[in-house]
Amino acid sequence: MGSTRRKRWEAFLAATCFSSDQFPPSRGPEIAFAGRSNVGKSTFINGLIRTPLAHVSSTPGKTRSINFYRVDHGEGFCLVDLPGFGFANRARSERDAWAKLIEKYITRRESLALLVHLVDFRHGLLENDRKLQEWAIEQSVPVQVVFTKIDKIPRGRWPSFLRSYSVPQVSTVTDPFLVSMEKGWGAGDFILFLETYLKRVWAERR
Ligand SMILES: Nc1nc2c(ncn2[C@@H]2O[C@H](COP(=O)(O)OP(=O)(O)OP(=O)(O)O)[C@@H](O)[C@H]2O)c(=O)[nH]1
Ligand SMILES: [Mg+2]
Repeated sequence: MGSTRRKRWEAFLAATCFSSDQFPPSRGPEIAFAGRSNVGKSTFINGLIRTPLAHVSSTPGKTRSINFYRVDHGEGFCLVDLPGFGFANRARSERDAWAKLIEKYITRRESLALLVHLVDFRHGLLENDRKLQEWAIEQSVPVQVVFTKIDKIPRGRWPSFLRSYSVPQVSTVTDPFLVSMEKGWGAGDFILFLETYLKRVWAERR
């Protein structure tokens, strides 16, 4: 897993949205990060931009808005931090509002070029992960699965965990990435994948 790489992506917070009417005008392709609360979405984004712009917390339910981080690299793109789902310790009305906001973003946002689906390696895909995958497949949004917190599983057990999750129903552009932001593992490989992916998207949109 490579970790050395080129110049840092320059990023800034472009918008914070609590409802779909606050979504900013589209400026280039968007790479959105979705997954259950606490899987490490915000941590992963901070690792990619190597700047702690996104708020991180050990308490699930930290990110409550959709946050757009504009990156000035190549022809430009956005990293989009979505609120987590499946967090039980909040009022049902609040959870429903989040689910609706995420669903609206995924099903209506034309600039969404890739949905990065983060899954805690210890837990695998749970029921609402399946729902997320269904939304994306219905809208023909490409999904890339990333397993997080792999440092929590002994290395020797990674292959058997991976095998148990590689069921045919899992939608992913390429094989799932295994990452640990705690240890700095896997981010470099993911960045190489994303740069190649973006070049194709930019070329198609020209
Ligand atoms: N051990 C370990 N901990 C991690 C890793 N990535 C994130 N964490 C920790 O997991 C907790 C949650 O991280 P966040 O990035 O806030 O998770 P999130 O998915 O954005 O959570 P919500 O915004 O609540 O949906 C924090 O305490 C992080 O430090 C990792 O790779 N390994
Ligand atoms: Mg978050």
